[in-house]
Amino acid sequence: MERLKPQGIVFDLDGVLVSTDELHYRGWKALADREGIPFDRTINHRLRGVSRMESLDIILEATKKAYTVAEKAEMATFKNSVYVRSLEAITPKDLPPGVPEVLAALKTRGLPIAIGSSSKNARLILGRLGLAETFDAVVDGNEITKSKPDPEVFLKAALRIGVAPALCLVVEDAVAGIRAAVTAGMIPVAIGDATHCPEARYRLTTILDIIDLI
Ligand code: B16
Ligand code: MG
Repeated sequence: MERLKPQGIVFDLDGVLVSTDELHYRGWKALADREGIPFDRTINHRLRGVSRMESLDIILEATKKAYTVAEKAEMATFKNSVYVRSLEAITPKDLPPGVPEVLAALKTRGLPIAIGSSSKNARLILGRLGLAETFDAVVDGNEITKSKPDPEVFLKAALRIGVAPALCLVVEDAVAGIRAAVTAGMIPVAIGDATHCPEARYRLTTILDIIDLI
């Protein structure tokens, strides 16, 4: 792989550093079953990297029933409570293979690293994974007004670590995240699901492949 010599790296969280995507699915499934709304993994696929309320709107496309703002807020809260309860079981053992090694290698090289996540639970998850102090900056769903594919979260993260966007890698598992990185003028690196996205500049087979890019 071509060495890019980036000056910084912004990591997406869910789907890149931890597989909370399955837990999101179960939370939404619990809500959909409660409401009698059809929901499956194909629909769930469209929720990657998308904010909680936008995810709910996608799920509600499958029903003709109109919900009030208050009802929608209650549904989002219900899903989040199911999801947050499931996060209690997360431990550092849930880090995918290679993640501790990559983070240690980046630290050794002194490369600034940040989290750019749409999740309002990102700090809770980082704590459970034993990564609360690992990143130089954490920008999450509490700090942004627009969710991916808007570039806001990644531009804020690049600013926070003091690296020009063009010199920053963005590691993402969601197509919405790859598009956000492209719009931000950053270098989009795909892993997992996002490797099918034509806009990705690099495709990682495993997270360890990042070492070959720096
Ligand atoms: P929350 P990421 C995203 O995290 C998830 O991919 C997406 O499925 C979720 O809806 C979103 O966070 C909001 O999460 O309900 O916890 O605020 O991939 O951007 O790290
Ligand atoms: Mg993700």
